[in-house]
Amino acid sequence: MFKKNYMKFALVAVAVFALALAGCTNDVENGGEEAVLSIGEQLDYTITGIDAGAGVVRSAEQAVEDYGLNYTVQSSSGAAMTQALSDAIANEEPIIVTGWNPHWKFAAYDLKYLDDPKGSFGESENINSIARLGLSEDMPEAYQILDNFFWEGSDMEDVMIQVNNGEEPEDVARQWVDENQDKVAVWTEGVDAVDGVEINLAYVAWDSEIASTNVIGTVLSDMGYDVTLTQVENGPMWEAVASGQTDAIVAAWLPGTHGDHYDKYEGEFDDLGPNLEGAKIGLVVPAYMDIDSIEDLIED
Ligand code: PBE
Repeated sequence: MFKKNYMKFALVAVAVFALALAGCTNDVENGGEEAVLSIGEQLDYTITGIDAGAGVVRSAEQAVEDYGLNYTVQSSSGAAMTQALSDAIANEEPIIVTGWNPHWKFAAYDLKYLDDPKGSFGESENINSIARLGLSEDMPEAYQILDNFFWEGSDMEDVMIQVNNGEEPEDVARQWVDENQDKVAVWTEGVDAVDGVEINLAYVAWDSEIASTNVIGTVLSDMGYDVTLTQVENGPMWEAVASGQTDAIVAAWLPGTHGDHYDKYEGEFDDLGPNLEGAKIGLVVPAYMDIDSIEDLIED
């Protein structure tokens, strides 16, 4: 069992977003000839983003610039984005979201990334674990476990899918750890248990990071740590690990997505390398949409 410390709630953002969305439905009244609206017109030139601090939102704004698009990236939250996606799909309406994988949405819906020939979203990403300076001396056992932590995208998605089904992240993590003791044994091999040492992990409420942080938190808890998970925004997460306010994060998307934060604080943290390889970010649309590339959003 570990404590949770929710510092921010996105409920207001969700409500505002839902209202905005309700105003965006596209009624084409016509007396005979059907008006053919472009995708941009149908979407009111809106890309559905997540929290403003997320790297994928910044990259989407970069894409708008790189491709000369007429679109605005609307920030909200990860939860509001997946709700908007699910609503659009239920009505077979167009939608463009800032997406990433690993993510349960690819298992739940038939989706596609838009091609990104200009590379605004970068290439394949790794998710790294980052410790505060001094953790290796202060908590060598936790440091070793965090350094060993490595899993596959499919592992993370297994956790994410169950959380999306409505189970508590902590319960799903407990179950995953119990069912994957072979993997956990590799992360904890040769590491001594401790007796109630306090450790803090910071994370952002992205579905992927809710999964990873709860799983590694459960592993550390099983090794005797008194674990607190602190939910913050992206910028503050990096600031917290660089300043030593948190002990570690397992949510560093590199080299592109969080590259600006990484560069800003380089030398002020200890990079433990990837805990997951082959992650990706980009613009994601339902497969039924008749576009394949970000270039298809360019209008004269
Ligand atoms: N994400 C998930 C984050 C990193 C993890 C892709 C939404 C971001 O864009 O910063």
